Amino acid sequence: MRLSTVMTGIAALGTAALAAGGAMAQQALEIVGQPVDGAIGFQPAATEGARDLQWLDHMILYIITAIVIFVTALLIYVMIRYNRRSNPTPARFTHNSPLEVAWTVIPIVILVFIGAFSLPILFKQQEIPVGEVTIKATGYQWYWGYEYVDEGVAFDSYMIGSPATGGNNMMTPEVEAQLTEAGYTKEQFLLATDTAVVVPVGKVVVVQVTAADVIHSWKVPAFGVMQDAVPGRTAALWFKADREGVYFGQCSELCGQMHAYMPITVKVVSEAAYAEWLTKAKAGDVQLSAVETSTPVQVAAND
Ligand SMILES: [Cu+2]
Repeated sequence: MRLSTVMTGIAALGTAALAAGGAMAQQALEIVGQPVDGAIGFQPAATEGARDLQWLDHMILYIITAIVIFVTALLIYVMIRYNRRSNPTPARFTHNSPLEVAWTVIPIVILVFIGAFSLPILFKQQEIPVGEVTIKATGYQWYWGYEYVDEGVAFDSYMIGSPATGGNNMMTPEVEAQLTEAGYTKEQFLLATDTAVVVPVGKVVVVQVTAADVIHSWKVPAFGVMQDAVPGRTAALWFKADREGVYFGQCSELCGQMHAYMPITVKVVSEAAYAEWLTKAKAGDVQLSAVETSTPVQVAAND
């Protein structure tokens, strides 16, 4: 039996328990973006854009590694072969045209090769499609404000444990209780927010990013998106999440004293759960309730 099947089964069992269990429900959603012991590399990609970026990074890493090995080997060879002892009378030539042509042309070829792959990925990122959900994200010192521009839904999003939620940016028993209440664990402190951006899975989401005071930056690594939020300007980013889950990001432009305490929480849920949430949000309740997040999810497969 494949691991994914087992995990789906576990998730389904969990769901049944959670339907009765209340606030813990969003634990049924995969959590992406919190620190993992011993982990190395990127967060698991949840969009095509993130997969493209990670692929490009790995591809360029091979090229860089080959160049570093080549240059290091050359240096070592020259140090041994042409030092004063083994080569007492140095050559006196100043030019070598074939060599100079080669070390100009080969790097050009390498750069054009990299560009042929990186530019299409850059264009795909920067050509913003028509959004099926459009959200305006405004950076404030120190929290994010969100507006679902076509839906008339707007709310602010503070880190759980920040002064705005009655904390002092430190882990205390009260903060832990608030985290538990909101369906998070202690490990998600500094990442979990009191309200989350809720979006449907598999839909094009366009985020219009701006700021009200200083420059901030809206970044969710698993989506491969990051956009500076500049006061007086609106820039856009887009993503289409292909897995349900709770995704964490952070403000990524140093914006003052509490820069480290304005994280981003995005919950990607089923279309039905999103519709249900939207109806409630329009009535003023923007919290994603237990029932809405309790749909079984496919947990990342190890195959
Ligand atoms: Cu900021």
